[in-house]
Amino acid sequence: MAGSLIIVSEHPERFSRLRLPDREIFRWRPDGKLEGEPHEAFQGPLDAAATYRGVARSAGDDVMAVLDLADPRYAAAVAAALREAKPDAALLVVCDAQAPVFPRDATVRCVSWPDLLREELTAELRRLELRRRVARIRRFAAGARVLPLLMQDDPDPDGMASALALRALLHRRAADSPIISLGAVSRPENQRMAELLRLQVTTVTAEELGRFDRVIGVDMQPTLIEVVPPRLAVIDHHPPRPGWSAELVDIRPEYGAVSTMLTEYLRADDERRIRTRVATALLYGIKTDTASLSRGASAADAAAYAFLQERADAELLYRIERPAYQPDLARDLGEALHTMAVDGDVVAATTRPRREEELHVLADLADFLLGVEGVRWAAAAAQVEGSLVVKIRHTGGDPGAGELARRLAPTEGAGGGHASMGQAVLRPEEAADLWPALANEPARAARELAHRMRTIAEQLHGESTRRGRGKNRNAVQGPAVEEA
Ligand SMILES: [Mn+2]
Repeated sequence: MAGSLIIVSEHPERFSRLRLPDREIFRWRPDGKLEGEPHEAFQGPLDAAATYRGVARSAGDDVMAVLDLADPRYAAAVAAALREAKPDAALLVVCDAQAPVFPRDATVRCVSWPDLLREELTAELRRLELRRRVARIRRFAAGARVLPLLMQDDPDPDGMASALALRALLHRRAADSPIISLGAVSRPENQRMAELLRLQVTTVTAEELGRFDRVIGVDMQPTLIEVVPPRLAVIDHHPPRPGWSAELVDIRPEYGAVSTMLTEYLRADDERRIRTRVATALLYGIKTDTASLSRGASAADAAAYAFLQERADAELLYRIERPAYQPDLARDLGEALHTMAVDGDVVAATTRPRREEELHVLADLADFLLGVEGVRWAAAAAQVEGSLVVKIRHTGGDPGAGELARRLAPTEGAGGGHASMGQAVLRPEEAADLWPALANEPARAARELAHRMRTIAEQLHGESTRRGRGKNRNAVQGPAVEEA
């Protein structure tokens, strides 16, 4: 239910254009008249309860009042009169002097105009400062026929979203502001983002980069780049590193994502112009860099996140964040779960032979298996183009999944990973007990695998207990295979 606001001011014109979305406004006027304003007027002596009785009746239950009066004693008398007519009205008294005459009452608040304006003023100044930064970036870009936006070597969602947003901020098209990198987008989920957002990343050589006249680096600092274009701007959130300089630098290490910086630029410039595609990209950029605001996020990141969430395409974001399963592949997951074998705190499942690009099915399966009650180790295995691939998950701590993967794969270098995730790749002859069963008796293969893993896990546990709580237990020894 909408509430009401009673305004009593010696300068009624201060409030003449005030609109509040959820409150009807009753404003005192010496003559009781308003002209063309969306308020109700009332009149009468300010310190008489009778002045407020009519208003109190039509104002409903939820009544607040603003008293803007120079003399605190008079304000106290006005407050008393208003309270007599409406005993539970909450009062905001705008008063420059200390006002000891007010009772200690949680529903009476005294505040001076400067205090009241501080937040507004701070916000306005901040917006102005952001506009100054935007103007500086535009000056840098002005006149450039081609202005590439440079990201780090393996571009991530924050970099890609920031580049896309920067292009929008500069009102440039893809042709005259290509999004470039010295490397290529390697992670499948990042490729999916680029594809779904129709965002093209162009790989350039160091030589090609050096031939541009000016470049803007986003989400990176050009520490390792040998030939930097003569004119350089850098917008980043990594801690400042030595060894480079640029004509224009905006680095804010306290920010969780450069996407937040770009969101602020775009909002200060003209927030109505922020398109769904850009908002979706920026939201995903903040999400990935801050693990959905759970890691290294500032108040600015949270504000940008909330703002973008209302403007992003939720369905598109869902598709970017989650792999698209072909129906057959989803059915395979169900079949794989049927093979599931539990051995102590180890669980394993196998699935039919997979192609290299379907490896994410094994990862998803292993992730799911780790959720089985009482389980600390999970494995999902399949024949993948002539090898046995085992994705391993561990609830955490050392010895971890990477170590178990190394023991599982007899060949050096074919197993590895982190404490919680690992992968082992075995040649058919190294998996002699599993290999034939994988095709014909997948449930038996799962049982064999679970048993083998349990044996290794127990060995590892025994060794680590004997070693005691040794030093540097998180270190990964030996060659490691990157988790796909
Ligand atoms: Mn970043």
